[in-house]
Amino acid sequence: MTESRDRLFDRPGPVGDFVFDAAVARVFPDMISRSVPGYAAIINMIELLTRMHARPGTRLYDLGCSLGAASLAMARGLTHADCRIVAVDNAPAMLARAREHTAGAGNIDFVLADIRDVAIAGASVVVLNFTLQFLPREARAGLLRTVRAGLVPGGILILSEKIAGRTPEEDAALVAMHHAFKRQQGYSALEISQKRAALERVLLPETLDTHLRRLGEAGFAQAHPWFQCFNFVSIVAGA
Ligand code: GEK
Repeated sequence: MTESRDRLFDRPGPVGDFVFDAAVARVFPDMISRSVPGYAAIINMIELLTRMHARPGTRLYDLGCSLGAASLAMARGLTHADCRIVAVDNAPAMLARAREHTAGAGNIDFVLADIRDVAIAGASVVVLNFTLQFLPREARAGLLRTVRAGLVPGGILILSEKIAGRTPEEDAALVAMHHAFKRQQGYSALEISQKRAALERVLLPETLDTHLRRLGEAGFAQAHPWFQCFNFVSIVAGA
């Protein structure tokens, strides 16, 4: 399997909406690690949170699994042999690469589906690692209710999202720090602005307050932000 450096947005000119196609799948590990500050730390902590919360005989879900990095972290954190990890993505190119990436992890079942159509039952750990942000806003509450209803007692949802600031000033400050991070990671100003344009109608961030309120409304009694770097946040939510 060949993996490449992400140069998908290094040309000027009009850009279409971002899609998870074969070109993105080929560079995805490089793209996400140079675009999401703290991505590796979050993946590491998914392993730790899995070790804390996975229960024997349950399922673990990776919703919007991409190449399966969070699924592999859950597999590393699992101490129960009778658990299955259900990894879901609706992009065939991403799922094809995920199967290659995770070859050898026999407890992962891949499902090509929209995460809104997946039945969730007997779940001790559910991961939405930078995926909810791609759903239409009106679809988000329904998915969170489905996740909540599918959790066993003591089960958790790990929800990571790119967020919007609470005020235009806060948003501008967070975006400026994120863009400085991308420059530090070797992306040019052109690549940053072209990618931003491609994501504008596709990745729809909301404020942390909106996420926490919606989790409460979906029936999660607890929701704790445990990670934030600039406009990237991860929350652990439980019953
Ligand atoms: C990681 N979690 O490496 N149904 C299924 N999959 C979807 C849907 C949907 N409705 N919408 C988007 N996706 C991964 C990273 S990437 C985040 C997640 C990013 C999928 C989409 O195909 C893509 O693979 C993933 O969600 C989002 O921990 O690229 O910023």
